[in-house]
Amino acid sequence: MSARDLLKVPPLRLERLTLAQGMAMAASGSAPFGGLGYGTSDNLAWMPGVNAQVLSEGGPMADVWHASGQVRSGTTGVVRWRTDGHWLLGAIDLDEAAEGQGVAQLAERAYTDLFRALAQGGCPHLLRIWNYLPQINGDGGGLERYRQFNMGRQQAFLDAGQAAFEGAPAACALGIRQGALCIRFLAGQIAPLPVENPRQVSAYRYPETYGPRSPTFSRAALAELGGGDVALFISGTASIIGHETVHLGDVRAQTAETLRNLEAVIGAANARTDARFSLPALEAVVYVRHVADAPVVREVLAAALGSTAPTVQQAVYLEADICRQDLLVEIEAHAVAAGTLRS
Ligand code: 3EB
Repeated sequence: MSARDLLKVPPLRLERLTLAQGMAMAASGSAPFGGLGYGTSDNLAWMPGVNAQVLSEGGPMADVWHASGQVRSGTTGVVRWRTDGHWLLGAIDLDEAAEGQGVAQLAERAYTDLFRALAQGGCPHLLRIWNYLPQINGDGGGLERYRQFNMGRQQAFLDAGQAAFEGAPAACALGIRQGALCIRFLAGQIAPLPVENPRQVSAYRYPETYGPRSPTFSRAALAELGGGDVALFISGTASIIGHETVHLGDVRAQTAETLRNLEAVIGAANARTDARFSLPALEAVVYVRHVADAPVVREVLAAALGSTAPTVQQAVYLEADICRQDLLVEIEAHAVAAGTLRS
């Protein structure tokens, strides 16, 4: 019998609202368990923000998490966290200029505290991480800042005895224009089921040409949310086949390739659960390097999925630098569907 069968999961519910709706909900008395605000500079205790320019018509959006139990909050080193006893949401905002450390050291310190927070909060398993790094493609003293970030991140995973290769959490890593290294994360008491993309080399096995240490993430993670639901968290997905970027300089073709990669990840995920996930039914966040490309990406999505598909209608578009110079677009997503995981 698996841990999943032994431990009853208190339900976690997830909904995407406009930022205004999310704020109104919190003001009406019932502060949600947590959230992530896309396109806000506010870092509320229950809803840290992603401070990037919103390019979609709906304006800033919020993914709001509802838990069933009593919420307890705490601070561990540089990490602020909230837990209902089964799930834990956390946030780190580390001002580089104020800290006077390089990106590698900063990332290592952030992740070291993150794992300490998981221990203190009683939720040892990371499911999903959102990483935002200023000037991600900038030079950090002979090595690109993203590559430095990868060094510190992987080191902290190894030092904490956390899965840095197979079993790594789902993640994204983007560049946004602000002074702080921002990390947001979801953890739980049960390890998620990692999912890879058969069209791509696992990121944690990328060759050294992409930096001395590999990125630490799985292509997706599946988790039972309680209440008979399964969540699929899809990491940042881009126009990469094998380990190589394809369709250089062509945002239209990069978007189409990204959709094929999302389809492949969803196929691999569906093989591990009786829940049914599908490309048109995702809550997506679309990151574009160039503001002018947003309408082109939207057009490709609408043409491929139909203009009424939830993936098209609910997507939040943000301006951000993608972690590889040659990538113009990256799409991350989640979805929740009724079902159970295959053990
Ligand atoms: C890629 O597939 C694109 O470093 O955490 C996507 C998702 C990417 C997560 C990360 C990087 C990360 O390699 C980049």
